[in-house]
Amino acid sequence: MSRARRDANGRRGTVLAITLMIVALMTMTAAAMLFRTTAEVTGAAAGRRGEQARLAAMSGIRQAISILDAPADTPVDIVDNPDLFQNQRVADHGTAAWYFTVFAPAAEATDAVRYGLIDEAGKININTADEETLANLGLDAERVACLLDWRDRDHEPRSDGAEQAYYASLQPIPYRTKNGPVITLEELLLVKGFDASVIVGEDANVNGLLDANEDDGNESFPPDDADGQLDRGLAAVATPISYERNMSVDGRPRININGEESELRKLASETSLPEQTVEFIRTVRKAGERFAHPAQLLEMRATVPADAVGGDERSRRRGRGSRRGPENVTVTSGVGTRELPEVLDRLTTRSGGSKTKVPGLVNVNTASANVLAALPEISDNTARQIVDLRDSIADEQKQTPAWLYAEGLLDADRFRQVAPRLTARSFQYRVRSVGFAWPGGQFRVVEAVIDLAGERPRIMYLRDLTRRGLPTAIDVDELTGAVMP
Ligand SMILES: [Ca+2]
Ligand SMILES: [Ca+2]
Ligand SMILES: [Ca+2]
Ligand SMILES: [Ca+2]
Repeated sequence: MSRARRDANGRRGTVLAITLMIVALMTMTAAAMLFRTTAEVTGAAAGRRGEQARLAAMSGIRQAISILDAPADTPVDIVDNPDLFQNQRVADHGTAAWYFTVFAPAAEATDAVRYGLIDEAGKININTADEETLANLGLDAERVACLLDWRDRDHEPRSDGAEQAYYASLQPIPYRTKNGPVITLEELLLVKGFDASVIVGEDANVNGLLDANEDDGNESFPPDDADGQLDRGLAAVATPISYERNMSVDGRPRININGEESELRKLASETSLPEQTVEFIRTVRKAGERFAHPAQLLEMRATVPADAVGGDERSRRRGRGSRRGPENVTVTSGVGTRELPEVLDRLTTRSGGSKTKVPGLVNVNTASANVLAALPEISDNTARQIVDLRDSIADEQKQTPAWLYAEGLLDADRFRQVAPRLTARSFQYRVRSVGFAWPGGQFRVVEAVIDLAGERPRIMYLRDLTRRGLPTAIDVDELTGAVMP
């Protein structure tokens, strides 16, 4: 415009010509103003409708929170529940209605999503997993080393790893290493050796569906192996966020079996563990030993100096199976199938009480076979057995991981080794929700991580995923049916 005016000012001509020019300029100005006004109106409408779509998506997050916050005695299917999570109408403005759908990648299928939440305790925590577990996730040695260097607090690079010296040398933009926990899986893109194919595999648009371009080899982005299967990379098996509070299922502080006498006294007064077990714990402690984890008590035998047993009135009654030698005696814990659930639920070896965060435990009731098999002590075969069997186990039995031992899936030795990595509970859920209008088609996608480990549920993480595109086809027939019954 200003250039057009400058050109006009520099031109010579008759009054008529100038008048015509002015008229022409005025027309242009009007047209331009009209265009600008139209663009602004359209933009405002898109902004408003975009905001409405975002609010509809947030209704899905709110729905998830209220379901997770409901009393435990009213169990609700949060894994795949279209009645609660698919095409839920939240507003009707006459010309358009607003809906949300909460969706997640299906466990097996790659041609449809499920309508439910993503359990973060069902995955391997990349902030706490050890070297072997990370390697079992399919990361090569260099990536494992670089990830460990990225998250550990020191500046000493492992032989295959990378610390600040490497990241400072990057061009064009050097950056700082984290030396702390990873917050999102995408953050791993900053770590040496990691790229999108490691993090999301072949699922370039991260929707859990096998899209055509994700199964055509190198014909189109992303590269894939065209085998009809969707490799979802780390996203399917790993999380940066999972923890629980160190308390029992009913919310009581656990008893620290490495604690002081006042703490050990609670074993008799606050648990229904057999006297033999209580006495065993005291005897081991009196012998100067400490426990690594409560699961260590399973079928445990200990050889202790004779004077550790029978020092006071309680320990004079030695446990069954005790055998007195000249100087040492062997005592047994009396912890078997019946006692194990209470041992796991009520006892701890951590100090700090119930406020302590215990990060990175894997929920044996929800983890996929791939996740379970990534734990060093669990074979592929056992992982498959766990997944096959758990639907037939009563909920009450599944309150602790003890059922893996009770059902004979792990022997006592294996169970003791793997138990410190396991839980039977989940406190963090990832929720992906798309809010959309019909008719109209505006949509927004949001992702939240909801944390249930505190007094009240809270959103610990929230982001917009709209740029990834519409995550799942909206079933319009079903939708119009819902709007106009
Ligand atoms: Ca480091
Ligand atoms: Ca996909
Ligand atoms: Ca491809
Ligand atoms: Ca594939």
